[in-house]
Amino acid sequence: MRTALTREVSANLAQCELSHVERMPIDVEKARLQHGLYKEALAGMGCRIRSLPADGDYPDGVFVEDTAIVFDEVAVITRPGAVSRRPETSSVRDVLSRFRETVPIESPGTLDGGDVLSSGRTVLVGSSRRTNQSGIDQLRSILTGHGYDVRAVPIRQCLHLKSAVTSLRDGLLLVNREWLDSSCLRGFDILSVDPREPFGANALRIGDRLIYSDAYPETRARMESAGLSIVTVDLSELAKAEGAVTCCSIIIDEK
Ligand code: CIR
Repeated sequence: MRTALTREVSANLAQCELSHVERMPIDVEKARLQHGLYKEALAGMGCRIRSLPADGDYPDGVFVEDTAIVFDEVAVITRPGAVSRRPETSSVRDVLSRFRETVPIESPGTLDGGDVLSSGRTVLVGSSRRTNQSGIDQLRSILTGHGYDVRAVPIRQCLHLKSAVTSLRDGLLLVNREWLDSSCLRGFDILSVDPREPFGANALRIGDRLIYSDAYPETRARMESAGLSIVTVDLSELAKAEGAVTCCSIIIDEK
């Protein structure tokens, strides 16, 4: 059984942090409808949905991915790089502590879950404006004892590592090579995004299926040609807040 932890969309979503997109008006009701369909897609893939209430004080709370990273052995509670987002972690920790031992990233470390991509025993960590060296070092020391190889991957021109690369199936990554040095991805096969769709490298893998934005049809065609099973969702309002499919859930595989 899998649980998908989500958080409802804040009425203050329009006051979100933004780094690489222009601020545009956001229709919160539409964002909520789209988020509801995203949860239905997760449920359709067999996830039990556990959704935290929106907290109006935290505009970016819907992007729960950034607050914790769940491994089989431990849940790492992050210390987000954006100061405004640090209070989001406590309610997530309270839920995750029912599933796993929780271990926090501590000051001066910063780490956003959007910068962490696990594939088997390899953990790629974006070195970004949100995730610093201390955060990476703390994650490595938490995970090394559990047999993980933690590799830092510098990224450029994008928010998080998972803006630039996500996992499609074991050994295969979806990548925007403009935003990272793909030599850091040694050992993996790479499927590149269509150059007209630079934001298209974010896919959410649930077992052997994928949830993917309907905004990137050319890249989706490449994925389908590779034999991948894809369910598309419209997250256009959350994309205005710089969110994408992985950002809106934390997937917990029950042991
Ligand atoms: C932020 O800048 O923190 C939010 N507006 C967007 C976070 C997206 N999260 C993610 O990619 N993991």
